[in-house]
Amino acid sequence: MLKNIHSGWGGIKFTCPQAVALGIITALFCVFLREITILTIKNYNYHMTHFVTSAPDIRHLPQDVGIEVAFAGRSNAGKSSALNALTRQKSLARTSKTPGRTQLINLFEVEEGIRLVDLPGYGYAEVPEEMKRKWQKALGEYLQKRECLLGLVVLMDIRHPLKDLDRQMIEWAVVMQVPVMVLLTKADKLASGARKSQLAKVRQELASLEGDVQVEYFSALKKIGIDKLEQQLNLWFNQPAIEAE
Ligand SMILES: Nc1nc2c(ncn2[C@@H]2O[C@H](COP(=O)(O)OP(=O)(O)OP(=O)(O)O)[C@@H](O)[C@H]2O)c(=O)[nH]1
Ligand SMILES: [Mg+2]
Repeated sequence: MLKNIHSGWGGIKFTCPQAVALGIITALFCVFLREITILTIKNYNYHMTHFVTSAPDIRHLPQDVGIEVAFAGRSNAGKSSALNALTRQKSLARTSKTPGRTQLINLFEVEEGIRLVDLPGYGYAEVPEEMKRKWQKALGEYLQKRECLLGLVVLMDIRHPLKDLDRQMIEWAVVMQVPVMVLLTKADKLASGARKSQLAKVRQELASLEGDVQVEYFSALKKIGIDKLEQQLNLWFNQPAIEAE
């Protein structure tokens, strides 16, 4: 019986209702698989996150083992605020109205070997040239050489997304096969309609990259999107960790 179904599979012609039913069943099965994956993976307690160290460059970071997910974006995009919202801590990562506040690579540990990284913001014009050069070098080195970097969260102000450096960062990650979650930050600054249309626009623009890139909106202030961020981090942190050689 089973053999018959298999051998006849290529020749089966579906009527329209059958095709619709098959489509629905397949979609339901995919949703079911995703839910099962989410239910069976370990969920991390992000509120337990604590500060480990600040480093001017990768030579000053702890050993390149475990799993790191880094938060990158332009100065003032809301990286530190997003980390604080995720970890439910007011001042784990330092935030500021003055762009360029985070000038070092700041490492936080969720639990042993599981780390979140607050990277220096890029693209802030007012920073002295020498300092800018130093940050960019440290940032570039971290992104290219850190083997335990298994996920990248790129944050962009929802009102000014996809500036040149943001695109470069995302394109680089796609080339290096590092999966990306783009967060459109400060979503509270836009009304619901404008928020959705910005989201659709950015999704459409990034679809052409054909990489592992997803886009969501986020507000640290109004606590929007934290659940989606947590879900994605849990998936990344459930991958096999990089081990010492
Ligand atoms: N309205 C609103 N403001 C936000 C939100 N997130 C961050 N901000 C504000 O944006 C400013 C910059 O936030 P930070 O989290 O320090 O930004 P950053 O990306 O870490 O900046 P650098 O460290 O300079 O790279 C601060 O004044 C925050 O209060 C948000 O969700 N909504
Ligand atoms: Mg910061």
